[in-house]
Amino acid sequence: MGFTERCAEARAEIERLDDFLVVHHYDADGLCGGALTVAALEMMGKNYNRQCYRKLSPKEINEIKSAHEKNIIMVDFGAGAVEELEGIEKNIIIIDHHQGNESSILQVNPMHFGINGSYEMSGASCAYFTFGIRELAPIGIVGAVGDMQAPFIGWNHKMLEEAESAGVARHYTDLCMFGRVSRPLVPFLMYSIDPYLPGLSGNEQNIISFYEELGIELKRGDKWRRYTDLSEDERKTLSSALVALIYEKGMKHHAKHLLGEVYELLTYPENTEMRDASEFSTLLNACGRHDKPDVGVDVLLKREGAYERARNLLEMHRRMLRGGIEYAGTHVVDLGLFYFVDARGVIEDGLIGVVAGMLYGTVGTDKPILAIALDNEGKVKISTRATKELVNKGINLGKALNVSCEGIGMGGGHTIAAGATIEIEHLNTFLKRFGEEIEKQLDK
Ligand SMILES: [Mn+2]
Repeated sequence: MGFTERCAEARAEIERLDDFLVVHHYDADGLCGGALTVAALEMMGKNYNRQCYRKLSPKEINEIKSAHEKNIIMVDFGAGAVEELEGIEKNIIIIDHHQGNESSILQVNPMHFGINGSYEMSGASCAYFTFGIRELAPIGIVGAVGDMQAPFIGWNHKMLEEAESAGVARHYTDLCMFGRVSRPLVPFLMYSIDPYLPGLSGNEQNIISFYEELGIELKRGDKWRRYTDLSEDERKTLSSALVALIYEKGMKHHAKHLLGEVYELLTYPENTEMRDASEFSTLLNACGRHDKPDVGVDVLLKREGAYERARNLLEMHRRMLRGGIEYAGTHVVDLGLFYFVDARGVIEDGLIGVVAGMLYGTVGTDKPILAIALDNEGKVKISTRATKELVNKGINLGKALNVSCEGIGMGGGHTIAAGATIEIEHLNTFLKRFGEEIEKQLDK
């Protein structure tokens, strides 16, 4: 049996049943997977309830167990918890793209069919293929973009092609910074944090002169222009000027964030974050991170009033992020082997990693960055970031954190980005060990 047959099997099972509880993950992909599933259930005329979780610990498993609905659909998680889920006496269908084993539970998972769930199919794209309803493809696209799977290959690309042939989405290569669709030209650059634009981000006067020099008018009549209102030539002028600026400031590793494949969702309103898959996923992440996942799902389902609420959450999110970056930029200290930011009590633990990564717009790229914050249990959350050049020189942050945490906490991750959590009283030991390990790695 292939993946497509498994999708058909799950669809037939769902068609046969009624009274569902849809349980899904809280990140952008999870929200999309959940929204797509309930939209499909509605089209099939099924009764359902929906529940979003951050994780699947025994507490959540118990809640699922005692739910009054007869049938459960798990989306964007569940693959890693099949043993626990097997103990539940209900029909369960798992739609997930994470690693895990086959079991007696009906599971639609690309990983079990030799399809890479990290690169070519997200939880939402998996839900899209499960139901096979083309009008819902835009939701799958947002989920896959939210899971960092753009530019699309393999099955994601197939989903995109189906969406394009149904006239619900289109794609092209363009400047892909946040706000290209939803913001007028000045705030578009003013609030750019990914990438941070030295001399422009946060500086209105500089931005106005920047556009003036490029000969780009900010207004047509009394209407403020957006990036998507610009002519082909103006777009090219602006994107090359931004690439040049980034190179000039020695931040060429940020240039890749400037241009990329963009996905326009034709079933959502123009000139809003919802029109662009990447902006939409940012909007959804803001909802999920600030404990309002239902608002995100409602936006995807076009429920009245949801978009306005999501916009407020996004503005708050970006204010916090900008505040965090400003704080980190002015409080970073050079500890010799790495840069250090102590943001305990100032920056939320959920944002500290993003802030640490963006600090490379401010400090040199010659050493790793380590930033700390407090989590809601009072523990120290550690985030580290490096550059490709540092990794080439031997830096492996995942290993460094793993070694430094031995006996005092949990840590690990990728070579270029990694995280850890430790108790406060071990902070000095940790920092000392981390410095030693970095020195060792650079020595080799
Ligand atoms: Mn996912």
